[in-house]
Amino acid sequence: MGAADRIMERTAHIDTFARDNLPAREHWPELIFELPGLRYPVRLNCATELLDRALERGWGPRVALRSPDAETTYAQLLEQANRVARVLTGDMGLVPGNRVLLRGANSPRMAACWLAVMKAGGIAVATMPLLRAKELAEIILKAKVTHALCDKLLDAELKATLPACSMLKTVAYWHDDAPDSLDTLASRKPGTFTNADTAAEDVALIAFTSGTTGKPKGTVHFHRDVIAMCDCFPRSCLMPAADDIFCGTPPLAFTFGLGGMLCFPMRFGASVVLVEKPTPELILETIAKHKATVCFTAPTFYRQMAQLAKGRDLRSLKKCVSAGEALPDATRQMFKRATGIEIIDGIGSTEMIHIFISHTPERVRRGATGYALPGYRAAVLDDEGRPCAVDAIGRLAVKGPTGCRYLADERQRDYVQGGWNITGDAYTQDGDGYFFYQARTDDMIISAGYNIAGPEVEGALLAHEAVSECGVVGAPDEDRGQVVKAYVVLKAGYAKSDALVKTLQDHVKGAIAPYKYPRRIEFVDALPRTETGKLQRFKLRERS
Ligand code: 3UK
Repeated sequence: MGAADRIMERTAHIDTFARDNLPAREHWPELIFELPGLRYPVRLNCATELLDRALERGWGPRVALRSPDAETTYAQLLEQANRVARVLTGDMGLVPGNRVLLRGANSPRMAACWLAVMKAGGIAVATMPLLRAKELAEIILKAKVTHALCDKLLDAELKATLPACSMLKTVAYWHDDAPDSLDTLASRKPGTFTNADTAAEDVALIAFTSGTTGKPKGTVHFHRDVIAMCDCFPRSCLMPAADDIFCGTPPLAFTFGLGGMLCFPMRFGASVVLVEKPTPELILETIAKHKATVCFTAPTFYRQMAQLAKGRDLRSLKKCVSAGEALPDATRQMFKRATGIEIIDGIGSTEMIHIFISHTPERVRRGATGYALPGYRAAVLDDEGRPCAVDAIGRLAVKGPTGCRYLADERQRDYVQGGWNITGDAYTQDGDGYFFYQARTDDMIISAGYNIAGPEVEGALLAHEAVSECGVVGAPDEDRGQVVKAYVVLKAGYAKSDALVKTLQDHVKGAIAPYKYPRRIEFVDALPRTETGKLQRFKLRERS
């Protein structure tokens, strides 16, 4: 019996549904804990580490959470989370291992509820605020969700799922003063709680992929994974300090946001401004008003922020993290011109929980995502699983302290092969170990026998002054199989015309190999994007 099996034996979970539906051990990725900072005890509750320990370290009076109208200290956050944990285990009958749906925009309340679920030994199933009843029901049924904590403002879609979701028996609402609301129940509870004595490998959360095709996949992460994500990217690239003030856009339901908008600041005694409906404008205002020092968001937001930055007070801002999709070099340079800041790019995934390839601002290499973070190993593999030659395109493979475990899903075999996590991205690696993103493996455009990566063409277009945003896909074509088609949003002050089409095509031909130029260009008002800022290429393909 290996050490890992012994940990599993001593689970604190009474409801073992999540554990029972993990992939078989032989289908897990290889896990690596070589770094001294990544050796964790066998008993670990991530809320104890992030919150109760914060008070032991003397951070109680420090501000943990900020919102437009309030500040919450670590001491207050502990009390709030303890009260909600008491409601969960008392009034709502939660037993360790039960799944708790969380539904709300980023707010101090949502954060306290997430921490409360961890404390009670529940499993958090946080959901994107914009999900509709149909999508919520799929998640509830797949994760067999038994309890829900929900912002009253978002109750309609959740209520609509209830007839089809018989296992979801207990729902409590916040932003609500009814006698049985979460707010009322919590206000009557003492502010103390004894956290569930979870194993490091007890399931802490199930994060659903923002997948664009097929049924959503639930990725299972342990208490240890939450702490490991805090001890990898932040320690080696971001290097935050206790006086940092984080802000940004990703929802807590997206693991990019769970890290950047809650767990990372807490791990370092810093604070985070939680904004319910972030827009590029509002993030700029937030930075000025709260003197934020760190920003987390997606490339498209940085591009829009750069265009709006003039005349704003962004002097407090020190570090900016971009993830979710490739950061075009044109956007990196545009943001640097506007703010003086070298963005930290990083690729992460819901399966890996957070970022595994990134760089410090000093070690940036233009066009590259970065190098494998300490704690992780990454490689570019060919179709047979052998390492590719330097600069040759292949499939990105990664392993480290975290990795993919889908909840009861055949697709585990696609993501995990030979111990590696295969992210589905086409990459190259240079002789110095820097990784260069090409495209999603299934987004490569094949035109007249040439392999063309849409993002490279997008990068070239974005460097033209007229282009605000763009998306490039393969459009079906009788002669060539596919042709490169660009959807372009123009900056204010530019009008669409045939002449501009020609100008943009010539611009691309001058910037990259001419055969990659977009034979078709369509001007559009906006591009289809997910709630997390990802371009929905499949929607563009459907249109073409
Ligand atoms: C793409 C990137 C190039 C890539 C995520 C940071 O995006 C996150 O998780 P998802 O599961 O998507 C994963 C996929 O998104 N991608 C993300 N970042 C980059 N491509 N450069 C990047 N910097 O295709 C990857 O496979 O939604 C990101 C932290 C946590 C996350 N969950």
